[in-house]
Amino acid sequence: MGYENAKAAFADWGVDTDDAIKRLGTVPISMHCWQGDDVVGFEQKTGSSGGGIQATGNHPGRARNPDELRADLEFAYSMIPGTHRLNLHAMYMDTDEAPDRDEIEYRHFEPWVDWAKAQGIGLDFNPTFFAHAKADDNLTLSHPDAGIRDFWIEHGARTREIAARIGSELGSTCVNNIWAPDGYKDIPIDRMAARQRLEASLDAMLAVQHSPEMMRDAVESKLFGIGVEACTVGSHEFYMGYAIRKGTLLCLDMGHFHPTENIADKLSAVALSLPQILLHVSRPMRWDSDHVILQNDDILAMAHELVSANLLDRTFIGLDFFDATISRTAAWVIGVRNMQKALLRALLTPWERLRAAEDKLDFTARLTLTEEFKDMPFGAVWDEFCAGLETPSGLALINELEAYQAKVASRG
Ligand code: RNT
Ligand code: ZN
Repeated sequence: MGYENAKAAFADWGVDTDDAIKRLGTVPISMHCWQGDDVVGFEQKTGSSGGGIQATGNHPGRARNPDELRADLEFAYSMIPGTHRLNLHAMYMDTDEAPDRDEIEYRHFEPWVDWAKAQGIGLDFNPTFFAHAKADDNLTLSHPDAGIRDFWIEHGARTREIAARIGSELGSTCVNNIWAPDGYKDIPIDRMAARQRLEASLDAMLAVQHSPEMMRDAVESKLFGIGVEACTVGSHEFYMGYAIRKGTLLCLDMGHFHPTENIADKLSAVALSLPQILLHVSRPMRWDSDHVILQNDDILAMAHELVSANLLDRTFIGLDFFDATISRTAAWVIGVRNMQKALLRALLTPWERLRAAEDKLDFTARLTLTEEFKDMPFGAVWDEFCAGLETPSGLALINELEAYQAKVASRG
């Protein structure tokens, strides 16, 4: 169906497709750099990725250095409609020096900022509390050894300073997200002591105030990870309380809860207590497996809540998955586009009609409306959105993705 016909079909339901297209074009998605190289990073030293977040697979084409990663990113962005962001981890420094994590400075990341300026995109940032000898026990900010805690506090404090500088250089707020793997494989004796140590370390790390225009802190909880099955120190309750008390963002990663929990349901609940939220949109398959996101019910429900609860303006949308069994650039492109497609569906929803049915307790009408609406020509509106931003879709997209993968497949 052509766009004009689709537009008329949506208009029958009281939905303006042009408005939806316009709004979708203003929503940036923060694309995670770590899908491009299987969460390895560019530090001089080698080591396992650690923290229970190893990518699986050995598809050819992994980016081995910052230049390759940037080339892959540029290609991926050219296949995604709109202007987006890059989410960088501290382990992705671009420098000939070999600073340890407690020695990193802005200059070690400057090439990324220069590149972001040239691309016209914003950057987000993360301290890296894994893939390091001092994190081998899966204890960092909550380690019983004060020396190890101080090392990681210094790392975190430096990332905040770097994030603030990045934000001011680019004129775009940089979200600095804190995720630490801390936990215990088997049942701990003193959970409280570990949580008190984590809290004190976070307080020390966040002691310096940075302009909220330049950078914002986020904290990310987790239910469990490989190697920390019995207890994760930074659990959901821990970080939710912390974020509310300290005024940081709360990061909700869709893989970090019990597999049957509805993460979308949490948005309106936490938004009553928190001014801003960060999302790590992911697809957990039976556990925190970080599969590439699909246009499935979970993602559609997230988008539904973001639009229905009017949270788009106070939610930072980041992606977090890593699959090394497929083309890494295709993974990025498909993942970001799926997030956008889910948002488009939500923006094209006849909210007033649905709310009216719900408020009248007419659940039959609500069900009939949502199910009939599923057959609307969303694809035609998506194609119009892509065409307007000169981005391919359908077979043209597939050809481009295949051609790029063929180009990078010879990387060793
Ligand atoms: C790990 C967290 C965290 C990481 C990235 C690399 O379980 O989800 O967000 O995936 O920081
Ligand atoms: Zn995450």
